[in-house]
Amino acid sequence: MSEIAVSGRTDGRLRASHAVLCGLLGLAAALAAGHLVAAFVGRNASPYLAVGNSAIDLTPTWLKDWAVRTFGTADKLVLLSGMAVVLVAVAAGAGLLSRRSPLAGTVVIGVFGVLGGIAVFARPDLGQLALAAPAASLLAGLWTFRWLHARAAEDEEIGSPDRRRFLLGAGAVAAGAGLVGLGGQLLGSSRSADSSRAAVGELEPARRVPPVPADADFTKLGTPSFLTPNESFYRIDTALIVPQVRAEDWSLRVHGLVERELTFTYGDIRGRRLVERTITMCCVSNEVGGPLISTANFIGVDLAELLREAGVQRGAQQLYSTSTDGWTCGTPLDVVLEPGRGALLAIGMNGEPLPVEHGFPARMVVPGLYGYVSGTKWVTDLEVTTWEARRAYWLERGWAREAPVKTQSRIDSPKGFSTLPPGRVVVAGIAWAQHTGIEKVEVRLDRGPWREAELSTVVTDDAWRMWQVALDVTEPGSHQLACRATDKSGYTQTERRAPVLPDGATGWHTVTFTTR
Ligand SMILES: Nc1nc2c(c(=O)[nH]1)N[C@H]1C(S)=C(S)[C@@H](COP(=O)(O)O)O[C@H]1N2
Ligand SMILES: [Mo]
Repeated sequence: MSEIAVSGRTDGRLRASHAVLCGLLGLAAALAAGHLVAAFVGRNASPYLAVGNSAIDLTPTWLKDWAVRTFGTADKLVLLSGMAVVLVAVAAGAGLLSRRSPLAGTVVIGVFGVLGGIAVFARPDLGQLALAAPAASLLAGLWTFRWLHARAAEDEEIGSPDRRRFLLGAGAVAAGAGLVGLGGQLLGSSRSADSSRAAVGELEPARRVPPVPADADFTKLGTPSFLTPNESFYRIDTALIVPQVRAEDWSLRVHGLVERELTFTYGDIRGRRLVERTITMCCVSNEVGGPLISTANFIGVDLAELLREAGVQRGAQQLYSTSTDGWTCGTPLDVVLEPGRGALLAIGMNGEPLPVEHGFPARMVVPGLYGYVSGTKWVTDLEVTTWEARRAYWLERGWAREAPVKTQSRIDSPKGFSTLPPGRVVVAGIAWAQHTGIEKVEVRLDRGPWREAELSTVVTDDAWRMWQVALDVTEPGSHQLACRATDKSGYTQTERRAPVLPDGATGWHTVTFTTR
């Protein structure tokens, strides 16, 4: 029996495994080439990331909400992995459809190339030059696919002198794509903001906050520490890749309804009078009892002072801020300008330059407002405007225009569903009502009478307060705890449950535990 008869390939079709490899390696070459070019024209131009970013922006709010709830900050990893699975499946499928002729694969690559191009084109943080990345992807993908396909077809021909030509070519393409992709990765990170941040050195505020008193938290009883270390500060943003902005390339433009347009460099901001303020930030997406809240000593310049220098015109209502990656935020101007509000353009956090993920070189922080209406990271543009003229990112997606932080409290200990010996149970947690201040926290066991908790020392009304209370839980069995805070305006948290959309959750946090 001849060798040809064994392989049985006399019908001109590629064997399935070769067809699949053509598709997969075409994809690998496309992604690698795009990644390399993106290292030069902007990391987000890498077609894979650009498509991911567009997916985030196009995702309906309910789905995004669900993703954050389910996967927390791993939501981006989940998205990227999901995209990878889809791409691999499509590439393999396109290969299989191309066993007789490369037409099907060519069409699929073309369609994906155009989609990548549109995704890059739609990004507000990229110029036209960035289209070079998806173009490189398209060309590399097309060329690789067709080249491999031709080699595979030749191998199938009867009497072909060397039947390993395809596999050799495939190996070369795989190695080449790996090298090119790695090169893109290395080049891209060498331009990262880390080295610029390291060169900033010590920030020296004219007015420092005093050290945190020892009785400002009850960490021994299970509350968070009063200041959140930078590494554990919660992080929420729409950026798939953390924007890399070097201090020396950064500037902030203040314009719109102002008497004079101003532009500040990093040196300008740093050279102004720096202040330090202790502020608890939280996210509107924080569920009752959720973790999206943290506290830091922010160092920066008074935001109201910058605006007054520019001269705010009558009729202005909104401070519309934009970050390098195109995310936008609308803050009520009267809140920013309010005397004593303490709104900051921050460049430091807990004694260090802002961490890159928290907005290096500069971000906004406004005590008492949820992050999405006040906390623009990597901010480069401040436009003084009206509500009519500009609509910010989350406003467009159904969230409220005005979003002051809602007075809330959370039980940190005991943990839900824990088992404790009957007797004295110390209950501890946090409460917050930024810029108003916490007056009282009460705790209730099994729908009994409310017991007032002991509060930690006040550091500032712009930050959270910790609380603790010891209860006698003698009866064995299942128990439920609830807590509620009253703020200094006299408002007591409502029991009524409201979802996070459109302006923050309400309701009492409850915890169930067992004594045995
Ligand atoms: N550029 C940019 N800034 C942003 C966001 C964003 O998506 N992009 N998210 C905002 C939201 S919703 C919150 S809650 C805070 C979170 O700040 P953090 O990540 O430093 O905790 O940043 C705000 N600033
Ligand atoms: Mo948020």
